[in-house]
Amino acid sequence: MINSKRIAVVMPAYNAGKTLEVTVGEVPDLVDIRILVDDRSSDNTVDLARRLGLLVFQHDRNYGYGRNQQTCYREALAAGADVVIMLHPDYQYTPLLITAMASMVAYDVYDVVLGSRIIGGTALRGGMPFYKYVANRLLTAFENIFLGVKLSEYHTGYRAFSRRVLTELPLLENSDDFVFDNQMLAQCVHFGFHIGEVSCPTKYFEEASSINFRRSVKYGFGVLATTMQFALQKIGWMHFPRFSDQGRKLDPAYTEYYASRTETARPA
Ligand SMILES: Nc1nc2c(ncn2[C@@H]2O[C@H](COP(=O)(O)OP(=O)(O)OP(=O)(O)O)[C@@H](O)[C@H]2O)c(=O)[nH]1
Ligand SMILES: [Mg+2]
Repeated sequence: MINSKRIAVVMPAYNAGKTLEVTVGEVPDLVDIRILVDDRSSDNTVDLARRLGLLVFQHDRNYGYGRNQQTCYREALAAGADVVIMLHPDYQYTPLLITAMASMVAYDVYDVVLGSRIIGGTALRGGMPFYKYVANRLLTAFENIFLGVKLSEYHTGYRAFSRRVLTELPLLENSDDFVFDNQMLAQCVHFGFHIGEVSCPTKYFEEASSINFRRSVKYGFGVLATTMQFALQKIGWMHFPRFSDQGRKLDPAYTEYYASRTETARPA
């Protein structure tokens, strides 16, 4: 708990067996709810997660990183979380920043907090591939212009959200794939939520999962498309469910289902 708010950590996992234990071992004690959603890994992620005492949910097949996050957030809301931090179980982001990020949300300073690898200034030294670094900087500059905010990066996978953000954004209108992350930030800006940043060390290493060149290119084009949609919606030329009050949201009534569900979850 921080400021009487219940803190949840959610881990979207896919073949995270090699790095899960060290990641969970560094999650601070003040975290009240620890959730892992497994996207049909082929390794021992689920068994290990149960052994580590996490609340475990498993998709019936591989749906992708975006859909995994939808399930993560829905389960965290159902479990009564007030602040939710997404932490990758591949140990690329240090869990030791959870307290700082969660408290910025728990004290209502920001609605959303990002762990930025760019502010720290060590992205390349930390092993971020050069092409990913250049793409990150260019896409970030492009997005800052069109979204009208000033962030150091939109591509970090380390994020904290208030409960209100998760219930009010039409998250079910987003992609099942990696571009979900970017669509969600564009939604945060569109719906007027305040985004803060903390600096976060960059770590790329052998056992960490890392999206390949082809999927990174796909992600990059997805970012451009998301930004254009945001801009077109803003000037009123086009309307997208993703940026509409009527867009589909995570269902708070899911709490009733939660009471009767087993540990094997349906995807959101
Ligand atoms: N649900 C789901 N999760 C995935 C999938 N691929 C990766 N993940 C998880 O999503 C997280 C991020 O994946 P990465 O491949 O590391 O992507 P990234 O961190 O955005 O990009 P990098 O900078 O390349 O590391 C990891 O913790 C994975 O466990 C997938 O196909 N489905
Ligand atoms: Mg990664």
